[in-house]
Amino acid sequence: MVPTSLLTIRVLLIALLPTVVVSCSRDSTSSESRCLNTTPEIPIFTETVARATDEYCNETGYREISFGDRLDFVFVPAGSFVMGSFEGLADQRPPHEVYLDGYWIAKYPVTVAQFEKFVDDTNYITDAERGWGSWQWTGQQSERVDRSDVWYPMADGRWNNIYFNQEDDHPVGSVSWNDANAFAAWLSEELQVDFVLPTEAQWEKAARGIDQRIYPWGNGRPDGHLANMADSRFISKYGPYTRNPDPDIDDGYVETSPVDAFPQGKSPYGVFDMAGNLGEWVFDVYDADYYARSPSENPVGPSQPEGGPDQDIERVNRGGSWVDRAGLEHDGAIDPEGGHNLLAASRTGDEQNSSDDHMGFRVAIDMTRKAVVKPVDPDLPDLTDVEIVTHRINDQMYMLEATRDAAGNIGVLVGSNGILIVDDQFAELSPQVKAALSEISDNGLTYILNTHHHIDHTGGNSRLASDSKSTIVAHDQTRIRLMARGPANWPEVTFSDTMSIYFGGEHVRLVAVPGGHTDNDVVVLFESSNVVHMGDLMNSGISSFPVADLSSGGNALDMLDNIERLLTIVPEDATIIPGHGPLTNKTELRQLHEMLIETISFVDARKQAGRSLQQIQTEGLPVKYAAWGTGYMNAEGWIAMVYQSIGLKKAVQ
Ligand SMILES: [Ca+2]
Ligand SMILES: [Ca+2]
Ligand SMILES: [Zn+2]
Repeated sequence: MVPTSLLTIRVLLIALLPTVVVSCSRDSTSSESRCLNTTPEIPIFTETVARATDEYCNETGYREISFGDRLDFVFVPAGSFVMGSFEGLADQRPPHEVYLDGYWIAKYPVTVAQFEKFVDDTNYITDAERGWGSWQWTGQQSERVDRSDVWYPMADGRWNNIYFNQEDDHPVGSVSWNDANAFAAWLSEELQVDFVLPTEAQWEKAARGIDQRIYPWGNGRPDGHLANMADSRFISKYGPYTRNPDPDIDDGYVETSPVDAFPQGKSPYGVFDMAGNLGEWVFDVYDADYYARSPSENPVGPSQPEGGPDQDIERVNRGGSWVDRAGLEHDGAIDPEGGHNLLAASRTGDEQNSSDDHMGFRVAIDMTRKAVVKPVDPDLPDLTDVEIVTHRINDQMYMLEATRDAAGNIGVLVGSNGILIVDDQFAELSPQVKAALSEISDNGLTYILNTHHHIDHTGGNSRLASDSKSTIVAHDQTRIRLMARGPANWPEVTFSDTMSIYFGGEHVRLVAVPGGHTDNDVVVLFESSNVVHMGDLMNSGISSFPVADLSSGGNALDMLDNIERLLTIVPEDATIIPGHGPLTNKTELRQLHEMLIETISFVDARKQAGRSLQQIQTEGLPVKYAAWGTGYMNAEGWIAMVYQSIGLKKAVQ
């Protein structure tokens, strides 16, 4: 909330401003000719206007269209401007003339309410939730982390979990560049208009117009009515340990502000919040030397590199934020500290999958580009309509099974003060898993054990662990393999051979049996309940051949050795939770063992006789194994795994 005294000052200031005569009629037929720089009838203009719900001249006289609730777009007419600055850091030099075709840019950054609608519609999981967390400003006042830390990567930091209050009309933060593009792609689908992130050049022109001004509003320092920055309120909460906050300025906000809170700070085109509040992702790859070689027409930044969302690529962020300073000293000198200030020419770069509580975005519409859609994870099956079925084993143990065998089985042990689970399916299913657990017990999650690194068994690590502050336990090698997926997925407690956890009156024993399914296989024994979670060493009981994931250090021959060892460890009357499929028992474990012996020697004999893999697959396994080939892994696939496993073993010998 803005204090009343400040509001009064604002009203007075507005009253004192010279009257600008601009027609703001919402009658489009009569207003068109009265908007500034009447635009040519190009497709980007006419097609977009046709889809909008309203068209008018905005407060500064430029054309504006609206798609409803703060989804307003200002048309920036075609023409040249000077991009960059002599006064700023080297990455802003040389200033160079750039011609841009006309384009529409959002009047406001994307708000919390808008992003929430996107997530509600799509169940989208942000990069922060995928395990990368969000950097959050803690200052020196936070009780959440060590007082010496000012910036801190919060594992549970995400767009809807920022430690300060974020209202619906505040800009959404703690979103990555990937997330921003995903929003743009969704909005494009919703409104049938191609929304994109603005290019860096489009952003800068929209922010400072064609007169090389320092800030969107002109060349004067911010004064509390123009932008939300690190001001006296910021200092009183977070201390002066920041990038030189300004104690003379009171802008009314400690952290973020509504996107329309600073009308006096709008740009020459009437675009809001281009300085401060949240920094904004733009389309371009960040390259400090780009201005020296930028094309002079419609630059889109350095060439777009190949590679997935987690590839280490820096994208440009613009405009400064609530934790940043003015960048212009009282004596008029420009004192840049990278882009960590409100100067319209300042630039910073950040990894495209990283999120920050001071970084948001806005979208734009131009003729040439579509939103960059994040490649779909190839390991991710279709999870629509998947449900979680709970199977009771005894008073304190359960198995959670995903319908359509969409993800690995979860073993559940309920203790007096918490819950221990083995494996956690996909992050996309975490809400359903949480609901199933809450049906079983009110207790919170205490431990998450991983049987191996595969994403259908560990994908929920980030969301479940960060939501519940539970501890993830796994094999040393599981942690190493999960490093590629972001810190919130990483096990905090690891072991190499065996480990015991005493929980809920149970002796929970983890035994590493690596090398069969993957190089980090673990089975979990619940001694008093007489239950064993086998991970994917036993896949769907006897309705599917197992999987030896050779690319993850698995091998069919080692699987046979490991199953042989497990026959001595697993008690006779144990209930077995397989990696996938229904609850099973030691009789079926023996059948698995026999199948492994026979099919491996079957393939080995033929391989030694000089048959090719294809010949062996064509001949097929003995008919008694027909049922094994009806599940997840068929006979051809299993023959190939055995064939390759033998080859790998021979190569090692
Ligand atoms: Ca502020
Ligand atoms: Ca901003
Ligand atoms: Zn697996």
